Amino acid sequence: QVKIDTDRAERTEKLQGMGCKRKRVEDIRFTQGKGSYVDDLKLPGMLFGDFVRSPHAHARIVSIDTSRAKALPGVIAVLTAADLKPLGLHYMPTLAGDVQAVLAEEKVLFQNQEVAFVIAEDRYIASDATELVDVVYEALPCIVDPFKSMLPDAPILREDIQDKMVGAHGPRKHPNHIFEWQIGDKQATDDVFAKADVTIKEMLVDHRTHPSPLETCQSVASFDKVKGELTLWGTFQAPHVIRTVVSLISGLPEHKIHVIAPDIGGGFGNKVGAYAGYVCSVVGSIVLGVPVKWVEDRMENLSTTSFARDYHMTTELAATKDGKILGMRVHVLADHGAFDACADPSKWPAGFMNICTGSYDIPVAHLLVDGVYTNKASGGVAYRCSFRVTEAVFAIERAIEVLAQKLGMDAAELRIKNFIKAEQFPYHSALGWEYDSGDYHTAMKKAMDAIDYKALRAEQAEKREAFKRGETRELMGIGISFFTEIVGAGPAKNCDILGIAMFDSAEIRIHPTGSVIARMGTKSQGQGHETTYAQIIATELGIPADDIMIEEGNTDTAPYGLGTYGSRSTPVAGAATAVAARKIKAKAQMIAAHMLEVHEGDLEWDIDRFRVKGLPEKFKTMKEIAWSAYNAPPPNLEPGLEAVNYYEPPNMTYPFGAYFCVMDIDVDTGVAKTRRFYALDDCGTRINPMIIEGQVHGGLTEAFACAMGQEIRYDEMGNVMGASFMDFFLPTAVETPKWETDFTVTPSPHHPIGAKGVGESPHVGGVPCFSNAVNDAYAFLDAGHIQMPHDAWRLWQVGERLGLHG
Ligand code: PCD
Repeated sequence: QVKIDTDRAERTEKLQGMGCKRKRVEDIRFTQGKGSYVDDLKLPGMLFGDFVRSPHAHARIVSIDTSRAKALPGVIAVLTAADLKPLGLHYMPTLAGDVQAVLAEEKVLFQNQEVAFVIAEDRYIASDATELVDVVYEALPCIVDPFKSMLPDAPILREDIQDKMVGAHGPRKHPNHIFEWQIGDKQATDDVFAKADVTIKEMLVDHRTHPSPLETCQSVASFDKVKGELTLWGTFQAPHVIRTVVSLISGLPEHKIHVIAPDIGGGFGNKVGAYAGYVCSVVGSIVLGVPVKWVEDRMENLSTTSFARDYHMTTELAATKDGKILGMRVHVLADHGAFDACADPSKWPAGFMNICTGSYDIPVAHLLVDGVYTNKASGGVAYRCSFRVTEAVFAIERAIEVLAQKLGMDAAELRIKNFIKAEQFPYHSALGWEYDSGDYHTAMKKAMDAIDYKALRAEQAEKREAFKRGETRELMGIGISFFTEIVGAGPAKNCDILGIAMFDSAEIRIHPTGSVIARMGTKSQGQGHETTYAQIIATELGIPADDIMIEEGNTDTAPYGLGTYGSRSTPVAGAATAVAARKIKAKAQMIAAHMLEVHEGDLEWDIDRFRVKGLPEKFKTMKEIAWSAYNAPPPNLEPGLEAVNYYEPPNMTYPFGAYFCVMDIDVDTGVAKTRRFYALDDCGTRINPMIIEGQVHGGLTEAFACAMGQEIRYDEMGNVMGASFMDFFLPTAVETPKWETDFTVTPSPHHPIGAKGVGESPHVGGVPCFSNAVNDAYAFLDAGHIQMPHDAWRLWQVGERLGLHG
């Protein structure tokens, strides 16, 4: 028996399957500079494109003169809206049902908007030539404050649609209004508020920021005039969707478009949308018949291709005196910039903002979102969150702290009192979701024990007394956040993009010698998919992960998929992978039965083989079965061993977590130091614990950034501030706190391997945790809600406002 057990343990270990801390196979090339990115592409005859951009936030274009630019040696062409218009390409459709200017025609609507595209022999010439394009603008009054967007006398921004009073999501109340979206029971919620013992109301601003992958957005388009085929390489988180969009807007048949996303240097939501640069490189290549490359610089990236957040959330809670939450009411003013180019599933103009009741059993709720246009860049991407979940969690997790303070109750205790209980799952939330599984009380208890919450509060009480006595100038804050994410978009009934249901796919092919290639509809940008999908297959099929190659990002070879964002790869494509593997396994069983001359039902699976029940020495390994599948398949069974699965998830998955932050703030300088940050995550079954830890570190670092300083701000003229790393806070190892990670495991009941997503969780939970820590530090001084970002300058101002500086 001992021998058999060690043998089984050895065989299991050899697979490096699920649950094992397998080293990331892609890092072998990444750490040696052998990754292959879009900008590494050098094609014969390739030209380079660069944009002429508007210095104004809002202006009429009086004239564009390209003659000086065209005269510069090395310049091949200069495209303007006038060139694109006859092709119907001066506007492109957005994922949110709006249109967006590819090159500005009569007006520019935000600073750095694309006005002309210069194509030249090299990047430097193209860049020089952009300065020779003479554009005459007539400046117009601009709107940077979304609260002024719908004033009666506000300047009309979108003249192209000013008469269109019904938008993609219903009636528009004003020419600068995009949509109104509501969900929940308004009457019942209002009734609860009218009668409640205690209510709170706070304007919570989740400020505008931007994902900042190290690699910016870029593309290379190569049109073959003879074959009529277009190959488009690009930094695409969703290559198949890009292929469909290119086909729809160019009129090229989809099978003649080859979209390839090579290695990608980070995405974080920035690379989901379709951008003017992609369109212009494609048009340039079609017109000129040679490849055209477009590569964004850092300023262009931060100021044009997408933005995140910019939600102004009036958040209200109603509760009993002893802290039972009775209702929630939220109004969001959503600043979507100049065009509604939000990357959300079609039916969700405000993403999954209606997850805002969070981890709590709140009987009634009502959410209303108004989207408005302003003179800012468009986008509205899910920056490390599943479609506005960071905003939603920020709203509830700040609001609950405000309520705790008003009730004079401990914030952890208030949460525990209102948690959805383990036995309530599947739980139907007041705003329409069905949470698949959770055990919040257990997670919270583990977290509180781990950080010794009681001792921290005692220490804080002492420090506060000492501060009042003037013995210290340091404030101590304890931040808590208990979040519920919603990832894995999504069931067809809820989620589609351009009418395509949000399934995902996997195709697995086993070669005669037992090695494997598997292709997915998703696309890693650094997450480690080449490592982890192989681990799923290894466990399911008993083939060592090292013998399995994962390929993504080539629309010619991969099955159609909706891509990687919203932490959907594990919940959707991960499920497809397991299901495809199980199809293969079923066929393998038939082959094994034939080989062993027994009935299929007499076989049982054992790690990497089928063995005869009761006769463990009679078996066929998966490797032997693979050979047989090609060499001597059973009669009437087709040869080969492969399968494809398109997985339509029955529900989303709901990962959750308990985060705690301990922060010390110097009131005189406003400098905040994170003393401890503890993050407990529950993402169901864990495929690769080491990768999960890395994901949590990354997500927390981006949460730290957003909460503590990262921001895209505009001045009154619509000048974008913070469009370079001089002004935009991107934490390095120097500023980043040390992270402590932990976990519980509550599998998803509907996912074939019980896994939920995890990539975004730390961001979603992290932002409110930091903000709560800061707010908690000042809470005993009656500071009121302190808005993010909490950089030293702003915290110093809080000290000024409170008269703490003497
Ligand atoms: N996992 C495991 N287990 C579990 C889960 C998960 O292991 N349970 C792992 C996987 O496999 C992978 C990762 O982890 O690898 C992740 O996953 P997920 O969660 O599923 O996710 P995905 O889909 O894959 O991804 C996505 C995400 C996102 S969304 C984001 S932002 C970010 C994250 O991811 N990004 C990034 N992370 C990251 N990392 C890196 N490195 N980079 C990047 O870019 Mo959005 O919506 O887009 O915003």
